[in-house]
Amino acid sequence: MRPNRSFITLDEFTIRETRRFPKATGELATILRDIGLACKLINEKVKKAGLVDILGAEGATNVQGEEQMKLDVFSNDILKNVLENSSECAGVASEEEEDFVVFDDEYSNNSKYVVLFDPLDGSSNIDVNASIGTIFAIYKRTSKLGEACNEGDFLQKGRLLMASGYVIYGSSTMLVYATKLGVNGFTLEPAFGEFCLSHPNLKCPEDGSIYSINQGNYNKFDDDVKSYLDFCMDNENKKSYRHRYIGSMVSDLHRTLIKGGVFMYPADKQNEHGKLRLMYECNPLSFIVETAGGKSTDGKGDPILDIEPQELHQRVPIYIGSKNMVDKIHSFKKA
Ligand code: AHM
Ligand code: MG
Repeated sequence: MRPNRSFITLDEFTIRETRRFPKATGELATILRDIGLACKLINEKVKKAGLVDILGAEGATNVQGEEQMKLDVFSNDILKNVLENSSECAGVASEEEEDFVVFDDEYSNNSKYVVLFDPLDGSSNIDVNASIGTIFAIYKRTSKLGEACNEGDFLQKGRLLMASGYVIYGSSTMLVYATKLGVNGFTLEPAFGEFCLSHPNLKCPEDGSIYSINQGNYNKFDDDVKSYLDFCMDNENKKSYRHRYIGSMVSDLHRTLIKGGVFMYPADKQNEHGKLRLMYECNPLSFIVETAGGKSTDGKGDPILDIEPQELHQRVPIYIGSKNMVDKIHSFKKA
């Protein structure tokens, strides 16, 4: 008699997806499994952060001049290490590394994929025990197999992503990933350490009532952003809006994906390109939201996914979430 099992693991799911395509080789499934492994190791450390002496600044600063926490360093190293051991990854680029990293050996040079990641996004939330996350983006390399990968393999627009995803270390740990086939969410079952399918075929609601932005920057925003925020706060409004801002993009985005709403990090007087990074944060999350039926733009009307990247650490303003809410923001933009 077969055991009656009601769950399906991430591995089983990706293999099942691969079988839908006779020509698929399963390499993407392997990378997703490897990223899942790295994130389980990160999860272990994150969950113990209050117990062991791992909190506190590492003393180093990253390429954006921001202070790195020890968990950022650990997460970066573990992702690099797991992906270097993977049979399918030719190199990586990370928000915490100045330049991309080439795994220049015989196996890696014959691997088809490169991976970009933000190893621990929202790390300023670590010492207040709020949710944080890992974000990843997987591209098929454009350079010749057999040779070391190069910068062009990483500087691809988001529209060309093969897959992207995030892991949220929250009240439970979840991995959400998208391919062109759809978006699916998996919750980590701590009893046997596997991500199990819990949120199949996720769709971002077409409309919502939650707007998410660092409103403390109000005075620095352009007039059109201010007008939209005034509109959301207007009590005479037919529809009432609520403001939520965790300050951890993965967490704010996860809520937006599930409940609907909009998340914004606009340009402001001091930061003409906003704060968030195109390659490590905006592209992978935009790919998920668009695949789930939502929308993501830079505020000028251009989809984030169509921006031609110029450099690895490029920043970009972002407006992302329920389609109707993103469209509403655009109606406040001056022609
Ligand atoms: P990080 O990659 O250094 O953690 O910064 C990114 C984070 C996002 O998670 C979050 O949306 C944003 O920074 C919050 O910034 P602010 O404190 O300016 O609102
Ligand atoms: Mg980040």
